Amino acid sequence: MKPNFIKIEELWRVASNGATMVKARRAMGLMGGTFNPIHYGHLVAAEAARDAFNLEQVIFIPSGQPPHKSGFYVADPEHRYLMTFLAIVSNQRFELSRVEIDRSGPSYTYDTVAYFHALDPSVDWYFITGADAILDIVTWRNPDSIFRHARLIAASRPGYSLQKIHELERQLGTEPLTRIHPLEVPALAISSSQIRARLREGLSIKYLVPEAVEHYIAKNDVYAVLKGSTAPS
Ligand code: DND
Repeated sequence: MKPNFIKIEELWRVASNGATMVKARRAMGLMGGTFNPIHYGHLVAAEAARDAFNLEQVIFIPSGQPPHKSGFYVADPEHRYLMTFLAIVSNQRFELSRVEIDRSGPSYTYDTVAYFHALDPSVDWYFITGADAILDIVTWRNPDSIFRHARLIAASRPGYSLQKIHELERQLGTEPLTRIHPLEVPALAISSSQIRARLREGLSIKYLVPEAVEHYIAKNDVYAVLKGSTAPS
């Protein structure tokens, strides 16, 4: 006799007229970033990933202590968190997490994806990155653990080639590579470093970041320290 149960956390099968409809597992996106500051390139990549992979929600996760950023100015985590909040608040499918802000020590991605996986192992978790970030993943702490707990979406980004992803196979092996999903997104040649450089030079950042973020930066002088400085921005 066939077992009379369905593993509902994996899929639901509904028989109708001999055909089988399969409802896929729930899928959620994780958009990690320094967001120093958040800009339209981040938002477009997250929304394109949400659409393409049918993600219920995308959770934005500003780094508390970015593990790899050194040699340039990183704004206070609370400022980056609030700017991220202002940028995403109008999108019902975007959420915000303090998990990395509230965790002490460097904000390693493997800790974060393990945290979300443990919250709900039945969900397919997709960690969204740009092409530049994914090509660096072998330098991240504990990449094997990241691939165990999540799939990765690699969004195209002007200046970086998604074709290079296959070169990661040598370092990562074949199996992890099947868990990286390249995604063409509308090209926006915007970067946080370019925005900080413009702020340092007193140039406009209008239309590069959401208006509320632009106003927050001005009102709180978030990048005041850069003005007139010759240090890398
Ligand atoms: P970024 O500093 O590049 O963030 O960090 C991205 C994520 O990687 C964060 O969650 C980090 O914690 C994690 N990371 C990095 C290094 C080491 C480790 C972890 C580790 O665990 O050892 P940004 O704010 O600069 O950018 C956020 C994302 O948005 C990135 O993936 C970036 O590639 C992407 N992006 C764009 N994508 C498309 N078009 C644009 C983009 N600008 C940024 N214009």
